[in-house]
Amino acid sequence: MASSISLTRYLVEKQRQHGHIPAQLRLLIEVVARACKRISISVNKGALGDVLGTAGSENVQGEVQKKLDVISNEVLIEANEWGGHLAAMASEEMDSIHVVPHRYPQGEYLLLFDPLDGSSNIDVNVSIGTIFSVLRKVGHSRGVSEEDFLQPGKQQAAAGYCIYGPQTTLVLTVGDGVAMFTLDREQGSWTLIQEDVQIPHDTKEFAINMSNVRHWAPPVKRYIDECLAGKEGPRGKDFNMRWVASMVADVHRILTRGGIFMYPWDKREPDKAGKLRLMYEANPMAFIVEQAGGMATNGQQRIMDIQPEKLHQRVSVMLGSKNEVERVTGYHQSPTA
Ligand code: AHM
Ligand code: MG
Repeated sequence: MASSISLTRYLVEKQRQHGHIPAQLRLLIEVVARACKRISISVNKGALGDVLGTAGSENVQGEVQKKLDVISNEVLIEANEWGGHLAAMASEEMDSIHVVPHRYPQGEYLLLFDPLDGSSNIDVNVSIGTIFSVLRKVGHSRGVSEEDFLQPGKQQAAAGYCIYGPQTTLVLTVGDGVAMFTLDREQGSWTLIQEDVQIPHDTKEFAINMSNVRHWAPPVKRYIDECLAGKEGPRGKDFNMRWVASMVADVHRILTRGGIFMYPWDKREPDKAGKLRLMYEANPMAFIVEQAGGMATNGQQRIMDIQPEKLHQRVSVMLGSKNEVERVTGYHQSPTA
């Protein structure tokens, strides 16, 4: 039987016990969760709600936007701009930051999001999600600029994602472990299903897009070759492979039963650090994974230590079960070891 602890009660009790969820942050998390509820309704309607297919526009990275990318972005902006908890927002789907309009009070937080991750899965009815990251606006200047957002991931005040799958589940960290809440559609509320989520340190499952094998750097190729060699190879065990092509779904599986997820740099676009975005995808997922006892690097360093230089910066990503991420990171750091 699931508990009957709602998201609101969870946040209130955390605040009471540890005092680290200020009122503005609690409001922010509740508003994001409410927006995710609305996105989930649109995702569920699919063709019946006329929300599938492309929007006929491109985002700042030159990717074709789906209708649901645009709808989800609008839902998150509308829900968050009036509450007085935010100074500004940044989104994977917007060229520049969205400063809270003057008619509303300005709060002390900055919200970043990938409104609908796994866009290629929208029309084929496979799990997709919303990823978000929360930073504090440092300094007391009145204005907000892009520079205010350029903080390393270790400074995040909270992060989470909502997965729209067979169940709609919100996964959250405020820097004090990871909790999961499933949307109870009859009640319309988020109900706590798991607290103190832990990723096993060892795994026999990896997630990577194998079609890019010929483009990988040698350390990634070595790591995957060794996994594929199975029992007879240097790892002495057989590995299984999964690739959903929705980071939220791959990370959710890893939080549930362990595994390693990799979207490494590759030679297709050598000048780009990777495919995934540091601020909207890698940092929030790294925060969640570390809070669940896992590890997240770009092959060379901890993702959350990277000092961002621009908002839409890309990054190579390796995250999940600690011992596996440590191994593949070691192959990058000392290729001959
Ligand atoms: P998106 O934010 O445009 O949906 O792109 C990010 C997604 C990740 O969710 C997923 O891991 C990756 O892109 C899949 O990429 P690929 O299609 O190259 O395998
Ligand atoms: Mg994405």
